Amino acid sequence: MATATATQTKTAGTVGLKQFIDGRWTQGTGKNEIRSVNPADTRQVLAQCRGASRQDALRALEAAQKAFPRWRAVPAPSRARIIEKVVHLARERKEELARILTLEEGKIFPEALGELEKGINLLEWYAGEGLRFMGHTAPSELPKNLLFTVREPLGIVSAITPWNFPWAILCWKIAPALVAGNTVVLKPSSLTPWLAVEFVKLFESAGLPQGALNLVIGAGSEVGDVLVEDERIEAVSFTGSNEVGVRVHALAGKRGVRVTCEMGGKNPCLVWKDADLELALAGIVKGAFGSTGQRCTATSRLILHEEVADSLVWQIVEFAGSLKIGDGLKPGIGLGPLIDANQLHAVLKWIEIGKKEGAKILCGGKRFTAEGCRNGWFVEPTVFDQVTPSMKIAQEEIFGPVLSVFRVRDFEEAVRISNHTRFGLTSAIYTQNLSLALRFIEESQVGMVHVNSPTIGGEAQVPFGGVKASGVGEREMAKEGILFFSKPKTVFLDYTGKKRESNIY
Ligand code: UN1
Repeated sequence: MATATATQTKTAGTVGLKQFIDGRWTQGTGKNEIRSVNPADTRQVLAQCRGASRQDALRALEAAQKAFPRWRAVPAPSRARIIEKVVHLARERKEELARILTLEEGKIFPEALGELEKGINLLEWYAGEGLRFMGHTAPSELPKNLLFTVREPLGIVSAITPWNFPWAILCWKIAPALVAGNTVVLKPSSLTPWLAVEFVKLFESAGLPQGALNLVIGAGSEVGDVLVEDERIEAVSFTGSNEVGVRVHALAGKRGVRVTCEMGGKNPCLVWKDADLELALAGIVKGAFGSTGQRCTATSRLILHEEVADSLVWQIVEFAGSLKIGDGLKPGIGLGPLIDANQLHAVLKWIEIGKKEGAKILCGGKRFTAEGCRNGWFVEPTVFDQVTPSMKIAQEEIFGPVLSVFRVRDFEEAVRISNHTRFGLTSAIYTQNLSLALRFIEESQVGMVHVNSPTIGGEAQVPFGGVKASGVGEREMAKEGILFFSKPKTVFLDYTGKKRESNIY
């Protein structure tokens, strides 16, 4: 088990953070101090602030409410132009922001840069959506009667975001909410508040009016509950764990407001015997160990055709052994730390459970404490073989670099195993056989399916999200993001100028 690491020290370099309410940076009035700590070296307190209280959350809501009439009156293309400015500002500061991301979250710098790029793509997409914030026209049954729809914002919305994509997820929730004319209260994870502050500053610099975007940083459920339960909130967009998501969904559902919850995954990758094995290997290790396995789209179950299983498994193990573990800002590092002690304990606990269940551990399985890594939350990349579908490690989301291997003989069995989980976020198949790929696309019970590419990732212009326990509510990104944050109004415009003889109504 992990032991306590060295004492954390605030230094002159520790950045002081504040809440952003009604266009002003203010001190929180909560009881707790929030600390952003470098997970690669927990002696470093990167940033800190006083947490937000319930009262602060209520003030943020009031600010959003006050700002709403003015913001919705701004034409959608002009709203979007502010996002366009954010795109430019973020591009200029991309490296610096990616560095903060690595320091605060731990993912290696090239991955942080990738996340920055993806977030900027999303901002860019939604800046364009401002010009397409449109309804449609329809032919009427009646002459001289115009039927059309316009889209309107919902009002005040809240966004509750996790630590593992502390930039991209903010982009894909906040940009569509604002472009559609809503005002927003954002609550980022208290583990990654620094990047959230930088994110909000970009909108401030781009000229977003006072109160349109508010930021409350708080740990625990005090602030989050207000952002789900307050009757002024018209929609809640949440990404995070299953337990919290189910609660958010139930609370918001009770009030009958819109809610989207993007939650866990237990994503399978199937490799058929005819696959390009080099390609498959690259996709598996990226999917399983990329972002230290801390992504809902991570590959956590590998279903191999038995003819290729042995050689592929040993190549994966070899790759895992060659991965350099350490501080993600250092060149050559391939695996960063887990986010915190809780996450480390949880991952190590799952590994113990796997061993007890009788899965065979091929590599990893322990905390990594080599020189230079003693003060961080590092874990070895871990591969379990001889996993059976009903084992807990085959069913529950681990959120760490832990891969479970299954061996199969026929395609039906492979599909059955891949669907044998309560989750349904993403899946992948490696094959050269077009009909097998198409059958997998059809039968895989997920929201996103990949052919000859890893289970991870997404692009701004296509919807992102899952089925079963992986998600409820509207999908995110793409057009769907705008649809979630807006509603249609249907207009019947009769220009006959006289009484009709029709009984159609
Ligand atoms: C990705 O795989 O690039 O929390 C995105 C998560 C997801 C985002 C994953 N919401 O891991």
